[in-house]
Amino acid sequence: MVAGASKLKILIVTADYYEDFGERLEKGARERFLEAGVEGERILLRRVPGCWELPLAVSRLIRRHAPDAVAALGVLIRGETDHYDHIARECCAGLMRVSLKQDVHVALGVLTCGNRAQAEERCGVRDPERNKGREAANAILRILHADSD
Ligand code: RBF
Repeated sequence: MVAGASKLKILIVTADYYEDFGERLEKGARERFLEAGVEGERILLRRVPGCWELPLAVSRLIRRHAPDAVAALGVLIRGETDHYDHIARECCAGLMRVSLKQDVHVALGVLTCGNRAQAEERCGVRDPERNKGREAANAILRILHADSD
């Protein structure tokens, strides 16, 4: 439990293009916030189809819900085309722009992976502690002076 955590309002936005990985990241982040003492009903969960959709969705959801911080989660896996590079660049730059413009911390939990094995590794398939959703939550807890593990 963490002093002050119970009244935090947290938004978790997950790109579920890879549904299994998205679920793992979302779960890793949510569980970390619950462990810290954030009330379940103050953790809002939203999904978008892919990482490309994250910046605008996060921007609108910040305006609607005024969270203390946002965890933006998703998985990009390098494929045959150069889409990966375009999506990764715009997604990350877009999230930073939203964060600065709206003055809300947006933790970057967007994984850029060369293959599925890397995605499995970073989503905690083998070791639940190694989950980048959980790491994004830790970053937020530190930034908000709440805690980290
Ligand atoms: N979205 C992801 O979240 N991860 C991906 O690895 C991913 N790869 C894509 C590859 C291609 C060729 C295309 C066209 C889209 C991909 N998307 C991916 C979906 C993208 O983020 C977005 O949802 C769609 O382009 C619709 O706007």
